[in-house]
Amino acid sequence: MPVDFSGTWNFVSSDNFEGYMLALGIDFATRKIAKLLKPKKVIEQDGDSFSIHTTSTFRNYSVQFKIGEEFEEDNKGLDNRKCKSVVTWDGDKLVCVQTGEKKNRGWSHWIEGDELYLELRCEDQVSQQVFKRA
Ligand code: ECB
Repeated sequence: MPVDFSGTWNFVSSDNFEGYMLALGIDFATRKIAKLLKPKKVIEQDGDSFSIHTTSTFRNYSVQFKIGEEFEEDNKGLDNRKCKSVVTWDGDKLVCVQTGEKKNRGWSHWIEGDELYLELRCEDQVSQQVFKRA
């Protein structure tokens, strides 16, 4: 049985989100607002199908995918770039590779106890976010 990411996850902390946003070319004003946010994640996992909804007081972002199936991702409300994304399992980690204009772009999710981790990568920047099961 693979890990079950399903559930509601509340923001706990983040690390180097500023560096990640700078790598994505996010403007100053947006970065100032974005780094104060405490987003919530709602994840639905049904076999190999996932939906991840990230919500905040400023912007919301949703994505749906199946493991191993490449999809067109439109990062609307984030950096607004499009990319081709694919999510695979690396053991109990979910690993997304986002191929497009930005090198080395992607993210990983894993669970430790009742905490959900998210590592966001872009170019030479790595940001980590931690969430706790609601
Ligand atoms: C949606 C809440 C955050 C809104 C931040 C608004 C502006 C900042 C612009 C760009 C920063 C890039 C990403 C924001 C970080 C997190 C949002 C979701 C990141 C993501 O891809 O999550 C994955 C894995 O959970 C599913 O989409």
